[in-house]
Amino acid sequence: MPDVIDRVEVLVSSPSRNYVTLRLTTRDGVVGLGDATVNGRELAVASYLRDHVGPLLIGRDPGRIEDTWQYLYRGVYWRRGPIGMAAIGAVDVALWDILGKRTGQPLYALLGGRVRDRVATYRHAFGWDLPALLEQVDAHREAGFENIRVQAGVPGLDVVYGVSRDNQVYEPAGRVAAPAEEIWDAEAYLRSIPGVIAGVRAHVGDGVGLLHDVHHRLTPIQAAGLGKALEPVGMFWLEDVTPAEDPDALRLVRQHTTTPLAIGEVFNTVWDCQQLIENRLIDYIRVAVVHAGGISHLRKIFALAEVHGVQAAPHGPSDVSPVSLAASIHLGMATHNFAIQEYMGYPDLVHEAFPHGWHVSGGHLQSGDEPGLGVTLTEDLHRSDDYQPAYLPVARRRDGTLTDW
Ligand code: KDG
Ligand code: MG
Repeated sequence: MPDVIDRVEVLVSSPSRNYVTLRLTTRDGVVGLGDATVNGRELAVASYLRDHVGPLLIGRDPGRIEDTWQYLYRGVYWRRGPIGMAAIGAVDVALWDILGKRTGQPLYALLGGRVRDRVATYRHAFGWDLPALLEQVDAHREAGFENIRVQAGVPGLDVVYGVSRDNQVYEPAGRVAAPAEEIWDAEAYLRSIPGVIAGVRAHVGDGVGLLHDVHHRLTPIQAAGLGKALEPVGMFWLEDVTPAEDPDALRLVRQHTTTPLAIGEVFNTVWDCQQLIENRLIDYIRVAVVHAGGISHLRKIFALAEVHGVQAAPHGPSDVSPVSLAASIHLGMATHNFAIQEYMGYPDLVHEAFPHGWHVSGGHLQSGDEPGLGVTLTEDLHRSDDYQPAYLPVARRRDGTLTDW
């Protein structure tokens, strides 16, 4: 008798930060894990999975991965969006994990086998001012990392995305009853950031990949100016320069600068990035396994990107759990146009909560060779009582107008 999905569990937990994890168990006892975390909206996706998707999975053949994807996508009149696509993504990743365990193969082997020995990565460095930033840049370089995202404070602002003032851990989601409100001043930022990044380049010399995340905050012409100003620095990429829902904004930026552009961490399907990829308006597509429909859908996005000379570079902050990161690293091992995987790192308790075979080695990521994803759960670190609502901040301009955070 073919094996069937027998048990669906949705674990909302908080091993120091919130995660939503899907665990599927088959009648033969094979377990698959998926990540469904949507930072700041965890309970919405948990309910979508528990109340609407879970009951439909019971009794299904876990080997019919593509059919299940299509059933959950096309079988719902109300398609797309981060909640539905994170739920589909979690199911998809859990089914791939089950397939790996049933066949005794690491996921990368099922995805076509290794095309490289290791997956390139980048780490985050931040500092309120240049000396503080350089300390973190140096620490990452000493640890062997060759690509570094650099974020800095802005004179006149109290809080800036990607930077903690005391140079300790940066985590944007606060465990607060309502989002914190930050002031954003694009002009002040544009006056200071090119000099800071040029200062980093002068310090590190050539040969280190420098990345910077604008976090969707500029107008197209401001973004074009920043790209131009950074050309002498030779950036690895400039990320999310304008709000992601407007592909034509990137066309304008592209007309003015040769600085490589990356975008896509908030995209949920191939249709969100089709125009950007087909028109070659970006260099790197940043979709995450968790938010864009899982491994099956990311493969299609990356295949479209390959045809158009765009490279894959998935999102990997701490709100993408070690389960999704595992899936992404396996994709990186098996996907030809996979350029780099973001690795922000996790608090120690997160590593303990999700013991994983993937690891950092010599400044790169390795998937490990365990069957499936190679991730397990430490049961007592996934207690629902630990969950506390958390919100990402919102941003306002100096005159009080709400703007993109
Ligand atoms: O939850 C929001 C984070 O995922 C986002 O702010 C991180 O932009 C980000 C990045 O590039 O890691
Ligand atoms: Mg980003």
